[in-house]
Amino acid sequence: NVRKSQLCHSESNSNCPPITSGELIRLHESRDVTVVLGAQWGDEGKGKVVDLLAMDADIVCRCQGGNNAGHTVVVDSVEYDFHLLPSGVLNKKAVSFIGNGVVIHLPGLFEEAEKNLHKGKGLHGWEERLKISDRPHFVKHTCTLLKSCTSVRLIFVRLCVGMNFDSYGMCLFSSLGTTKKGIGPAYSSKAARNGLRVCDLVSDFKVFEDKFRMLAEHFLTMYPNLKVDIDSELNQLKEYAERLRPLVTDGVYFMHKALTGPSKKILVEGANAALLDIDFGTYPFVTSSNCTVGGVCTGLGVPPSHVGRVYGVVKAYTTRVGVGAFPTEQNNDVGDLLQSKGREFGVTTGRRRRCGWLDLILVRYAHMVNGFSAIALTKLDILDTLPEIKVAVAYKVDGKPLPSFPANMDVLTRVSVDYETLPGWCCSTEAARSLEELPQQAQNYIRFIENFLQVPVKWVGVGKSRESMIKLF
Ligand code: 2SA
Ligand code: GDP
Ligand code: MG
Repeated sequence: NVRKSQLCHSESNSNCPPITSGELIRLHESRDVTVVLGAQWGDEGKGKVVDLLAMDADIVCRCQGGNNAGHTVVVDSVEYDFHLLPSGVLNKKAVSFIGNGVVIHLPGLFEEAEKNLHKGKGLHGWEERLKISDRPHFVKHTCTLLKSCTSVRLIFVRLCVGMNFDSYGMCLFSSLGTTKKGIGPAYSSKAARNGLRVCDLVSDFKVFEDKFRMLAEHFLTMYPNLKVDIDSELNQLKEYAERLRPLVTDGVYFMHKALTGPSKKILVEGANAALLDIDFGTYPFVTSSNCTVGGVCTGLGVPPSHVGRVYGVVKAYTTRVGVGAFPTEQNNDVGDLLQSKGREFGVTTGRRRRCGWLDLILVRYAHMVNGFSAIALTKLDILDTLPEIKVAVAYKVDGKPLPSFPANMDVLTRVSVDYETLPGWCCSTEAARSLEELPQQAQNYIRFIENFLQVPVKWVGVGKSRESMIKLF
């Protein structure tokens, strides 16, 4: 470790013996980040998997998304829901890190921490173990402009409805079924290069104030009906700047030190999921960040060579919140059972989640993009009462099989799904703590998934708690 820190800090290199190439190779091979990603449309149980791995981690990072995410963790029967804070913040020995790829809603951040301090919840001392990169964009200030954009957009929607636009027109202008947390507008502003970042807020406030006023006035000119009390916004931001400053760090340097300094176990918690990815998801019904593995590098400043194991979290069936095509959706008793037994409600918005059979075409596509090392299969217990279980194994359009997951949403809406029907187990799996304790049919279900995807299943979830995650290897 001493040698490693000598290597990383050139100022201390002058008196140390030259490093051998063998040492250099080992240094660069030794430090990999472990990544946990959603493999469907979100809410697969990533929070629980991260919590499990975080018990052993030194640093737990969020690299994308914002407080649209809702990650549930149950510890000692106490339920926590995290939105912006990494789920690993519960580990008092780990540092939680919010990377540059995240968009931060400041009131949301402090409210979330506050909420997890009360009613027997143990988030004490979180401020000492949270680090925030100096490069993330804010949701808050962009919201001023965005509220305006939203109202302009709403006018469009009303016009569209009034003019009886076709479904494509509606889809262009009406709601995408977002969480309404200002995520799209914040990332739009980032891409439009008129955003303000953490580093702006915690530096010279006068400079920040000038930039903020200029930006607000620009938007007031564009949208004269917009109501913004610039002075009161600035006062509030000044207060947040004081609270935020001690948490802020140079994110790239922080990660570099973590990767090359004294040995650290680094875990990355993906938010949202592959099919909500802005590039690879079911566009336009997606979120505005890269929820696939590339987002780890761009959202933290981690070189790709340091990405180690990538765990895909797959729910034993499929859910989706919001609008968009869903080939295996079950608008029937099966869907209702999955929804009610699985308690499928949005953690952020409380929306009822749409439910359907496991779609292996979709998960295989997520694997193509992410290269999963292994899978955490969650919520197997929700299938306990079903006499037979279907799994999507092929898509066809006009009778012709599709080689992969289609990019075009019109095509996805039209696919017919080929299912494999597997026998159910019709008994409770909740008490199982090893593979052997699962009924044979449940073991077959797991092996079927592994065989289809050619990816090993490493964990199987049979309940909400930490203990109900069966480790297979
Ligand atoms: P947004 O708000 O711009 O990111 O919404 C765009 C689409 O992304 C979906 N989305 C989600 N899907 C599943 N879970 C999410 N988090 C919450 C949860 C959702 C909730 O854990 O339950 O509480 O409703 C999440 N966040 C975004 C969203 O539905 C849109 O389809
Ligand atoms: P995330 O967004 O991927 O972190 O998932 P959410 O927290 O939004 O939703 C997953 C829900 O399933 C939460 O209520 C979890 O407590 C719950 N959950 C996770 N794994 C299991 C499991 O194996 N069985 C059961 N019954 N519930 C689970
Ligand atoms: Mg969720």
